[in-house]
Amino acid sequence: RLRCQAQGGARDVDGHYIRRCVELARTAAGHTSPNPMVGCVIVRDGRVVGEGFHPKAGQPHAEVFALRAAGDFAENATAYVSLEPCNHYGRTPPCSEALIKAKVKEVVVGMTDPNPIVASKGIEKLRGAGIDVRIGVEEALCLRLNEAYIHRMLTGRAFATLRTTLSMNGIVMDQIGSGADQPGGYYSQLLKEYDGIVISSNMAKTTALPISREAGAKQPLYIIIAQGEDSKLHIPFLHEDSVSNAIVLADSPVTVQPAGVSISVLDQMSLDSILQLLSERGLCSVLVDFRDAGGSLASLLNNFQEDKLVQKVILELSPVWMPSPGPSNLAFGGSQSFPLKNVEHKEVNGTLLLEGYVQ
Ligand code: AOF
Ligand code: ZN
Repeated sequence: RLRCQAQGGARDVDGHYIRRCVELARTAAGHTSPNPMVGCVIVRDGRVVGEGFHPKAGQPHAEVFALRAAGDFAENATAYVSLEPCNHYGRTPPCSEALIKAKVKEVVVGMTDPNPIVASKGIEKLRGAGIDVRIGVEEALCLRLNEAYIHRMLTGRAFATLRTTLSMNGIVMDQIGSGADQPGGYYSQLLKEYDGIVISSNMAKTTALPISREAGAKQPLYIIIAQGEDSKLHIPFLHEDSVSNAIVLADSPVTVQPAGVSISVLDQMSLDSILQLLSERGLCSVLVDFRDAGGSLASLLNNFQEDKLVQKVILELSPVWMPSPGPSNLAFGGSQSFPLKNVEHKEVNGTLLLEGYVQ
């Protein structure tokens, strides 16, 4: 009985520190792509002696910062990491070697790394050096943290979240609820955390491009979809910075005002080819911001469920009544009916938010 209690206790401690790793990792949300968010905590004799997170691709990994902070206290310590330590020479040297060199006694890992150049090799290396490794602590939380990174690694496509706002009478709205669009509001958070936002050319032309209102937030890459356009596209950018942070994906040649926006003419305009192209450009996650049912995004969304192209859906229900634009307003998104999974809801300043997973 005593042994059981001790094991239960050890598991609680492991869970506690992995949850702290996830919290640390999240501080870099929106900045790490194409790399994952990773946090690391080093504990010796029940005391935290070092913490770290991966701030940005190209910079040192979480373990390196935590080991630096721990110094000599890393010897005989337990290292907690939300993702398996890497074992390759990439932009930075392997974390497995750094942990071995620092003489840690144990390593507790949230989840293995789906990156084929790492995939369990980091764990094998640590075990080979006599380090005790426990795997899969708070695994669901760690999987959720890096759902976009994992999806891109496994499919070669960016993780896509479809977002839309409905009025109380079920009309797709071109605005987001004002309460949601504030610093600390859910929409500003989304823009901060997603690598890109996919919008129709119609929306780009008629409404100011959305920006994250969080202090110091990086803005997303704007991906503007132009289909069957006149050859000229004029976009009223709110921020000068946004011009260099926007790309137009068109099905026929266009010129864009103001100049400086990159334009790609796609042979085949489909959500699949767009998400592949964005993954190749290093984006892990995109928000498909659906605001006009008649616009260029509607046709892209046919069969998204059958083709497993949209992973998540966020619906904002705004407490307003809209004049009816006609019966076709909601006609997008294919022919299948399916329930969403792991549905959550919350209220933000009088606006109801529902989100769920497609697969
Ligand atoms: C870790 N800790 O904090 C991160 C890891 O180009 P590099 O050298 O930064 O390598 C990127 C890969 O390393 C990335 O795809 C993922 O497999 C792993 N990321 N690993 O041990 C970290 N960010
Ligand atoms: Zn590493």
